[in-house]
Amino acid sequence: MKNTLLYLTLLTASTVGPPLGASGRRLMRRSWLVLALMIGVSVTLVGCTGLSTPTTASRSSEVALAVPNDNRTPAGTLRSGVLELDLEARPGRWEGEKSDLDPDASSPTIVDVLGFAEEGGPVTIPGPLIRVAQGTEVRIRVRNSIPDSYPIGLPIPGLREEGMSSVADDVLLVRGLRAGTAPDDVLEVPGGEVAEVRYRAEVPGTFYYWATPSSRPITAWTGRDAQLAGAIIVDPQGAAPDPEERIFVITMLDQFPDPNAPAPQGEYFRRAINGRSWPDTERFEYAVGETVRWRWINASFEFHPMHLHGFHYRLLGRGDGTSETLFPEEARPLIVTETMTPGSTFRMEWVPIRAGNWIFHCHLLDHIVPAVERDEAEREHDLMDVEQHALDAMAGLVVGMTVTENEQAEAMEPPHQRLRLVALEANNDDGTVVRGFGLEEPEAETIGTPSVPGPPLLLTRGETTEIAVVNRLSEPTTIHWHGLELESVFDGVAGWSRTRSRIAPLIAPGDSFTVRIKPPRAGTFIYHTHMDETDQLVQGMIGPFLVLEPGEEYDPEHDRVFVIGGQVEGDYPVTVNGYREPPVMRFRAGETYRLRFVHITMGQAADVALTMSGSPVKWRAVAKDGAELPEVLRREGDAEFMSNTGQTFDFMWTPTEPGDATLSVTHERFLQPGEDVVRQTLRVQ
Ligand SMILES: [Cu+2]
Repeated sequence: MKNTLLYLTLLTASTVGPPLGASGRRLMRRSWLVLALMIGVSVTLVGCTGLSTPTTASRSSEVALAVPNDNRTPAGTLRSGVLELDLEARPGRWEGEKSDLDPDASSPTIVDVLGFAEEGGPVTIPGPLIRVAQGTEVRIRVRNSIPDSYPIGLPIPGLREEGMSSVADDVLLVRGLRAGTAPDDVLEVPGGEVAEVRYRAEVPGTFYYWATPSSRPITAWTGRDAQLAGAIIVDPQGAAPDPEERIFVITMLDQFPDPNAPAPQGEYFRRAINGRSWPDTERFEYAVGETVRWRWINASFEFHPMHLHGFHYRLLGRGDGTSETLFPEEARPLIVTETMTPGSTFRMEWVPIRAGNWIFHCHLLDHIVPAVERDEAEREHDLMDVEQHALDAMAGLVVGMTVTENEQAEAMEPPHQRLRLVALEANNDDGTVVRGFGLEEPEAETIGTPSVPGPPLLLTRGETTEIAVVNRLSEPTTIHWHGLELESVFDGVAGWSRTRSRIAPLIAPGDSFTVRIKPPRAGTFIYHTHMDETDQLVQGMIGPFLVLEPGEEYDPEHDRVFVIGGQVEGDYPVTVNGYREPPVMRFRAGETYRLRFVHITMGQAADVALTMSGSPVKWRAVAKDGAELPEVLRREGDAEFMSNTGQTFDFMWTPTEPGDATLSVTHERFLQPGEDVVRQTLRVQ
């Protein structure tokens, strides 16, 4: 665990060197202007008239609490086709992520942040929603009330750039306000002043604005200023906004602590959906069969693979904040996880067809567990109180949905197949624990060491399989059947998943829990622990779950599975099928193979490629997350893709000539080039 990264500290100027003097700040501002001119940024300063004086450096105690913004109420005043909006950037105090707290503390900790307010109102996280119909004239004035030299902290090392300052510059740079029309636009607002932007909202779509009083790019925007973001929605002309559709903005705050100073109490890494973190995120209630439409905006510097439990969702379109592409109906993939890159947006639609409790969450494990692990004594009670466990064991980027009962729950026929999946653990020579799985064969008396990844589970579409999960670990566990459409109580979120009065349990050591799954589609899925994932999952409690068509026999010769597991840094490095150095795998030229990739790591973006003589081979993408791709997306292409945790990818490959191909899985975003690479030779004969 990168615990050192999880603490935030209010970096004072004295801990990072002398504060920049006025001339230093001017210099920085000038270098920004030069840079802006160099890259052709259009700077729009309509009314930089110095309408106010800077606020005095206010102390936290005088600063009001920021309020979460559920993005349901557009800001500003609309009159005769003109939206007038006065925004103010200023300090606020953010109360959030209760699971980060000392569990004994009666009041939540609060962090000082910068945020946007509609003038006269409180700072909101995310910033006020700007929502207009296409063709509306928009006039936005932004007041910069950020105190001079406000400490915003340094980004985490690796994201840092030379000379980056830990305090706010005098000028606030606001990007994205002219949504869809001027992508590189930057509004500069000097301290204490007001600047205005005017434009006509001509392009419909999902956009956002974001601001920083420093020169950092969005990928290094991790400090106190990282809540300065808000959604902009431009509705197509003549189409009334869908009142049921919801808009979510993800924001994060993450700073590296000053290595020379202790972390102040309660100052932690945190992440939020519309200003709130699980278990305080908004809860949603839907009826069976209702169509649910969501828009997601990643106004943060991190990747977020966003995963839906129990159902597939349609990906309707993607954007980068300045433009959006909606897919034609025949090209909308059905998936369970969409990886949001920093600054990206997407739209989704899903239909809950089964009652129960479900979650939608980021699959990057650091983003869904409490930043501070509670000690065992603290945890014991919620292992007994399973509902409390659901509230305390997850934190951050999770929302919960309850789908209300339909009249008749589907009756389960007797199973076609019974499996016993046993969770096992063992100690490595170096003292680390390995946790994995074994399949207990009916005739076998005992079962040996854990297999990492676990054995492939083979099911048939439309047939019911009963899986008894037997826990032979020294601690509780629960299993999530990732991508599978099943009854809520079998979904594996202990204390949360439920069908009528039956709640998914934590399976105690020595105990077992039997699930029934009747998969409605054939494809590649995943099973993995849903308990203490930052330990159990990276230690090996992962496995491939393959659903075949009726009558189809599994053909291991032509159907190859590659499970990517582990973590980039730590005791359990990234592996393919459990190997750091996987053995040579053999293929025959002229034959066609299905290559199934299962990515279930701690959660780092990986580049996967299959190359021959240095260039990618050709293959054909056929499925994602266990669902067939729409015909128009089943294209032949270069054998390379970016993957992230909680996803599966199926490709068809027909090697044409003998030779060695190299499968590589690299994580270079976080490391030195080549530092964390798994390579496997696929030998074609
Ligand atoms: Cu995330």
